[in-house]
Amino acid sequence: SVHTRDQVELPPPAIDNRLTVHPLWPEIDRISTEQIQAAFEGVGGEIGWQLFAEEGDMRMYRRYVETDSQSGEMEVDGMVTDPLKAMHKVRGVTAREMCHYFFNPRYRYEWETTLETMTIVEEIASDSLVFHQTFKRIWPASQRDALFWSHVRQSSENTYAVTNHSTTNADYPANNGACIRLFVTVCLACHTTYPAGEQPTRDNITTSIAYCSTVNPGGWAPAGVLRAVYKREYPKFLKRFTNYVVEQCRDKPIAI
Ligand code: 16C
Repeated sequence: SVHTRDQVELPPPAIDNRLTVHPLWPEIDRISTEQIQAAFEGVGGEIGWQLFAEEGDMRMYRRYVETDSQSGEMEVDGMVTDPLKAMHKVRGVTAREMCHYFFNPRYRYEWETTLETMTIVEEIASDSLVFHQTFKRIWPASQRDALFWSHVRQSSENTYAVTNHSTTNADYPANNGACIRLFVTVCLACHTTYPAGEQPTRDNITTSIAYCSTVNPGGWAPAGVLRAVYKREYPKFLKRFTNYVVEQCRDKPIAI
């Protein structure tokens, strides 16, 4: 089917049947369910999470685990793997619209600034894709790539989420060229509210966003450089992405 940029498929309200017969379905369903549940668990004021960025309604926390007696920061085999959790509130766009722009590859280069290349490896269903991505190199570390499935679903009323999780594919072997394969688990979970008894409009809707990310660099990278990069890049990503969606939706009919 042919679509223009303004008449694209939004995330479906029910799981696509083609996904449920795919070999990855049990894993996609289990990890998505776990990630969505964890995304909506609060962090504010709770021990184990440390606020590292705050701007307007946006708050970013990293998990703080006593694995290193000096810093308390989280390292696996000497690699920084600090889990990240961000909360944000955006007015004028719906959870479904947020997830549409995050999931759909046609928009990715417009908001994702860390990307070098993106390839669709497999189209599992309308709600599930497998991607290979290469990222900009962080000096002095080697360039990284990632291979992950991406799944969008409605999880409850006015609630949509995208989960991305690393996978393998024989046609895209890890660590066989210039890149080191990194491992990622990401969840963008969004919930829209509007005043009881009113119809949703661009003027009365608010979408709460929870973005969770755990990235294992997959091989050596200097911890100091890595932490400096993520402290700069995660806030930049969330601000840029949410502003992008607001701009895209401004003159379009609302998709709840
Ligand atoms: O979730 C995001 N994007 C999705 C669609 O692309 C998808 C991507 C996940 C990959 C996240 C890992 C990104 C690693 C980038 C490394 C290169 C950064 C270059 C910086 C510019 C000079 O779920 C939004 C992702 C926002 C990413 C923020 C950057 C996080 C850096 C974390 C450190 C990674 C270790 C790299 C080892 C050298």
